Amino acid sequence: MKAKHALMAFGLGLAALGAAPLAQPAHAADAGVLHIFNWTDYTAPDLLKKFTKETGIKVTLDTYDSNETLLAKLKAGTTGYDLVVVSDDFVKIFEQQNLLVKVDAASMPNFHNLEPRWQKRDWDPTAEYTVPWQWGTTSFTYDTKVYPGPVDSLGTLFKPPAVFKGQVGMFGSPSEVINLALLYLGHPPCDTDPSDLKATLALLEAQKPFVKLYNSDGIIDRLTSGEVTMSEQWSGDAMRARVAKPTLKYVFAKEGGIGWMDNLAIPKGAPDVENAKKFINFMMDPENAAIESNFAGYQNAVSGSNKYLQPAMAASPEFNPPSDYKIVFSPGCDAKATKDFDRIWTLIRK
Ligand code: N2P
Repeated sequence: MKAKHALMAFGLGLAALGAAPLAQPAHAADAGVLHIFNWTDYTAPDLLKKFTKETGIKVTLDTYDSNETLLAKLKAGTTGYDLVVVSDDFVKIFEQQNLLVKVDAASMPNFHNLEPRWQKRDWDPTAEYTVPWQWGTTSFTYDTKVYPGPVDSLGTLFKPPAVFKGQVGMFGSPSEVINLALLYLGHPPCDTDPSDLKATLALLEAQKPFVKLYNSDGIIDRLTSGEVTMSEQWSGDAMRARVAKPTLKYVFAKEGGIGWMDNLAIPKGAPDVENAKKFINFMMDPENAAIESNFAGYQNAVSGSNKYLQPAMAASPEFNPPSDYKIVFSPGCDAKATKDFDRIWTLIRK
């Protein structure tokens, strides 16, 4: 909510208000306005304000809750958006479906600022289509006042103690729910082995009485208000929730967690590719990357940004996974795994 109010104050327009509004195709009246479509609660208002101040380009922001939602919207046709943010495991899928414009980020003036390890990423080795936005981990948060713990396993999320009956929030995305369940069961992401998937379905079915809702929007608010007392969560959101409610705790489980990096990309049909490229270059500036990290609570990929990070955030446990924590990046599910996951998802959600 805070972010949305701030956006209104900056006059970024009504589009910033909707959680998942219908995209309005760009038209002559807003030529030169940059239309950003990003994950929920993930774009620093100060960043957009600074971009507008430096370039004179106005910005609108709409949000979505998952890669699956973004994929469905882009597949449905031109959206009027100039910039989107795609997770590592979905970049290839978007590319293969011909949904992205080549940005050739390596030729941009600020590209050299990217940490060398993130200049060549498995999912986009030559930065042909994307540049890093933020990266973090996926695990879960619980309220230590409701359940004192100790908690060291994803088992607390998937086979919760009785006190969590009807109290758990899970993401609204098949890839993010099922890959975490697979990790708990000791299987790789995007597994298609029938017996592994059978066990995963059984686990998620048995978890259902504990689940209040499957929804990736609004998790910070639900955890801090007590509407849910445990939730699947991303690390930066977990930090923000814990700062607001100190009894909340993000778990670095012994089974590990899912790692991800989100990436800026330009969708096919973007009305203003040149302005989108200006924003991509702007994001590879250390100070700008830090503004975003300070807002959302995630690591960025830009060298020299550390000195601009808020000390409390930079030192927080959520921002600094233990050195022996197993972080598993999903390779991106192929068509078969995606179909298997959709089948499980449909069964769980019925
Ligand atoms: C933060 C959104 C994180 C997206 N609110 C994880 N891919």
